[in-house]
Amino acid sequence: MKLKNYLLFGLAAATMTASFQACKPKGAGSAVSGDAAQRTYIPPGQHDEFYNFVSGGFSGQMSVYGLPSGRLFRVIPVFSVDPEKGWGFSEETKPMLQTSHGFVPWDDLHHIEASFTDGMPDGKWMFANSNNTPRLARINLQTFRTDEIIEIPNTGGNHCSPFTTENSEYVIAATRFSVPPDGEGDVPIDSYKENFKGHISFVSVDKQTGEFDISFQLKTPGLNFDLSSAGKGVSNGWLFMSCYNSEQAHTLLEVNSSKNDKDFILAINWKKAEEYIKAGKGKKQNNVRYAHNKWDEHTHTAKHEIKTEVTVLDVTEFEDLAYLIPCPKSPHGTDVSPTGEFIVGSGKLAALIPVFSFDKLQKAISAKDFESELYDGIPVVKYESALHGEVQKPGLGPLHTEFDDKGNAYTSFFVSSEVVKWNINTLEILDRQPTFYSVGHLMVAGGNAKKPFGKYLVAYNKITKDRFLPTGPELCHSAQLFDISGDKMELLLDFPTIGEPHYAQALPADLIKERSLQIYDINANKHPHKTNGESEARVERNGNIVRVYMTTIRSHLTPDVIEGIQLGDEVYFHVTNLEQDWDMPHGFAIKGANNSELLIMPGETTTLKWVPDRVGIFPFYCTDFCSALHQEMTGYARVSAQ
Ligand code: CUK
Ligand code: CUA
Repeated sequence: MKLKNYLLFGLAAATMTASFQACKPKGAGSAVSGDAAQRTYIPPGQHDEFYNFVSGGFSGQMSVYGLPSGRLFRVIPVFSVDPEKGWGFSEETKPMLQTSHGFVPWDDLHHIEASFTDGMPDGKWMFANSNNTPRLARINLQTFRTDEIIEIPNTGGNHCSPFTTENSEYVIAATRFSVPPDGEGDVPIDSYKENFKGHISFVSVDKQTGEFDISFQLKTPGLNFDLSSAGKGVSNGWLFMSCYNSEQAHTLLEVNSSKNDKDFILAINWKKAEEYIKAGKGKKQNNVRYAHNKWDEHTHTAKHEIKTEVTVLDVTEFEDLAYLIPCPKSPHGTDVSPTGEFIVGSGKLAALIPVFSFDKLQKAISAKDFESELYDGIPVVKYESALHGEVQKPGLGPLHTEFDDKGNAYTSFFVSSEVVKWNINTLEILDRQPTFYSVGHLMVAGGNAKKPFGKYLVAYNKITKDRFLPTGPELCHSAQLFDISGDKMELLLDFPTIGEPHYAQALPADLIKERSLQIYDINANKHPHKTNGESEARVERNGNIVRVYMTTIRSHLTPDVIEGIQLGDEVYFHVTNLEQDWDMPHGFAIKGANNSELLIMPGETTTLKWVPDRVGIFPFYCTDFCSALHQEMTGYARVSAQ
């Protein structure tokens, strides 16, 4: 969450000062359970119980931690370049970061969602959104690499994403900024109410390959979608999305979008939408341009293409697709309980938590129990008729809710800086624990699945203040681990995170471990510039293009003496790692190359482009310590004048 509301921020700051003072005598440490160290300590050589996949916010990355230890295992570049892995620098990976605007190697990654089968994470993929240049990514949990990125047309800001349906039939991506549809954008900004629209994309996921396709988009009035949750169990087939700014303000949002007492949750019958699309009711729109980038596992190379068509269904043209539920006030998270019966709204500026009932919503829809006026063509269900009940005085600034395996819900409160546990049925508050400080998202292991794993809750906090050693004007971001297996939540651990953490997923280690790939089979490598063995290593010239077919194996690079390069040449080092052992990458770097190193996995071929800028001798070497003779894994290239 970006702080859009100074009021809220002022309140948060005041609360924080108060909480510092209140904490002082006891100290924040007193909240920690006595044997916390034992319960989070993973002895050397032993493994964690869960993988925790955490969004990296404005770093554009996803990071992978162990729980309960909080140890960082890996940072996966998604909408970012990463010199450690040569990602976005090698010729093979550059196309992954192409968009219709060109090469965009950065974005703001807020949410991580697991792929689901029957409402449970299946360990195949993680999905991630990018907020700025709207994109959706799929990360492969066998290889821990980004396999696919698709740009989302007709949108500006892709915050409301990537939430998936019960069997990951679709990943949802919806716009945070309403904007005019692509190709219709040259209009006065003051014509917002008339020309600005919301779009909700249904991106299908191939069951086998995971491949994305924008199946269709739903066009809505100029709503701002913040977050969504797909129905599951009894509510499978529906989608619930929070909409703030029901005022449809387009200036000074901090004031103008906070006027209405209630905004909305948009309920969508996506199975109906699917039927309409199958019946040919959608309209083809041909003035869009969006990138679709895929990793090809055979050639170990990304392919980038631009697509120009999308099918759009306008929800206001159908009576039975979309319904608005009033929700107090500026709702942020919308979360569906494990059975699918309850929909929890979290109005950032509300003093209560409304819990809606899917059953009551259906009855209200059948009985047409609507407000007298449509909202921009969409029926508004009466608040009371969809309401299960309200959690009273829960805290200040509710943001997100997750669930455990025992019928409890946990809501994060940004302003009062706490996590509150309550019972889904009785709506009774059971426990509250402070967070340090200002929690945004929170995550229970499996907390958005049909059968949550429970046990651990992690709070991802916006402010660190005094929790860690200072590091200049900006402090590390942070997560806090709670044990939720007992009646009371127990704080166990603080751990710093990469970038600003928003949403996250935790999956049992076994689910991922068993799938994890060890090596790429070199015989299956179909890279067009693969070198089959050292005897085939060579240098080829074609005009001013020089291709070096290089191999790596402990502990030499072949060839290691390269002559005949001339100023004005474009040199491509196609490096094949001949190793077939787990965890035996080699690296490659050459003096003066203006990109980064390569890191080549066993069995892969990876390419570094180099345009020498001067005459001379240029050493190159393996960058990854690979054997006792790693330091000997070097060579020289000579560049001559033309
Ligand atoms: S948002 Cu960050 S705390 Cu972008 Cu999901 Cu709510
Ligand atoms: Cu190969 Cu170091």
